[in-house]
Amino acid sequence: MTADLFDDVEQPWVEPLEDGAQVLRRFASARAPALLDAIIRVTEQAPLRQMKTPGGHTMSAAMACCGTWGWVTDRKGYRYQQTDPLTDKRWPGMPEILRALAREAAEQAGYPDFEPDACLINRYLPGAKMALHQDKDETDFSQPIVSVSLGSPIVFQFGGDRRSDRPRKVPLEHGDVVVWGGPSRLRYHGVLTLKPFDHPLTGACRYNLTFRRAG
Ligand code: MD3
Ligand code: FE
Repeated sequence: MTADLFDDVEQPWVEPLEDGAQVLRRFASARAPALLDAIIRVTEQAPLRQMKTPGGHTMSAAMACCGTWGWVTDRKGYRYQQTDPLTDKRWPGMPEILRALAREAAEQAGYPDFEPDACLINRYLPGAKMALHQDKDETDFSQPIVSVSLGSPIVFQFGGDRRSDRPRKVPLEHGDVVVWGGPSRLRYHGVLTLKPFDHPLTGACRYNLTFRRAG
């Protein structure tokens, strides 16, 4: 019998979603510990915070950014900016391990030239959710968005081109990476309320990374 160090890490597989969206199941599993280390380093410089929407609601997910551009929301609106409003300093650089993962996933999905200049880190604790929305604060919609799920599982909602289109439910687990390009790029999407779960690497929490070409 051979005891293999990696017996507990699943091999990735591809699940086409539709219209340019591909789920790379478990694509990030093997390097998840290193990704989580990088998230901790970034959030020591740019703390996770619950931002306010222009409508005055506090978002339930806590967010931080790295890279040249960071996404922010406040009473004035949604936008990308080069400084963190909490510290007035530039956002931390995008760690190489994060950039490399995003580029490999995009290439695998048919986008060999993806150069992300923004990474948004969302942290969900039990009870947190994200309502249906579109990501349209970026400049070039021909560039995909790459998302990485770490920690507790959640149900993702994949809607249509209108908010009223009934969304399809897609479970996302630790290590799953999704590349959203082509016609899926402007689809409405969100996640249902995170349920309590105890993940060996993150405890009750779920992190989602989204890599974007913002500028
Ligand atoms: C489909 N985040 O940060 S990731 C977001 O789980 C966001 O934190 C969710 O929506 C999360 O904007 C969902 C999956 C995702 C991200 C961006 C998309 C799906 C997308 C952009 C276009 C279409
Ligand atoms: Fe989004």
